[in-house]
Amino acid sequence: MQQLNLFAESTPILPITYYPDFLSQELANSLYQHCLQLEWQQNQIRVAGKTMPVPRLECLYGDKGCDYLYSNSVFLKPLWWTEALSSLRDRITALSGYKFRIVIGNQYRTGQDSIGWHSDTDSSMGYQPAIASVNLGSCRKFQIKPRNGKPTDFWLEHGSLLVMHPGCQSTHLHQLPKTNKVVSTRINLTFRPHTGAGR
Ligand SMILES: O=C(O)CCC(=O)C(=O)O
Repeated sequence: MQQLNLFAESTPILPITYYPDFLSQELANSLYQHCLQLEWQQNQIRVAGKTMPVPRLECLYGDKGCDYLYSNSVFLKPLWWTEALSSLRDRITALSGYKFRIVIGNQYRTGQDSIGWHSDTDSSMGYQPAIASVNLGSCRKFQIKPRNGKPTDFWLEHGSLLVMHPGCQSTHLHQLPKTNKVVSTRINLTFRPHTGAGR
């Protein structure tokens, strides 16, 4: 499997590994169709005292008791793993050695759906979490940067996997910016650890 380790001399040092062909096209296509049927929600977020719709659809699957709260305003309760999601989780664990207890789905319906600069530092994930992100559907630009540095752009392809290693969330920010190009649906699945109640 092709692997891009971003510790190479020619690239900025980034605490991530990108696997462009993690899934075969056939498996990526069937997983994309499966994910379209997941229980997507339009959540509301509070920013600077205002409540507004999150600019994408979201869902949470995972172990019992692993509730997830982010930005102090969006609360997600996990549905139990589907067969396809748990086997994807196990495949990523076999490749990376990291263990995961939840997966958050983001569905970007158009180029206007996005996620702004942030790091995933919610305390429910524990100290220095490893986060693995699977990309399905439309190819979109993903950016990552050191907290006070310049962004590096990646085009995350259908069937690819991006692993953010422990420490990445403390030192770097990432985002999926809006685009005015006409793009079709993209689904992103982020597999994460969780310190919550047991299985
Ligand atoms: O859609 C993506 O690639 C990024 C998702 C993300 O940053 C997140 O879920 O925290």
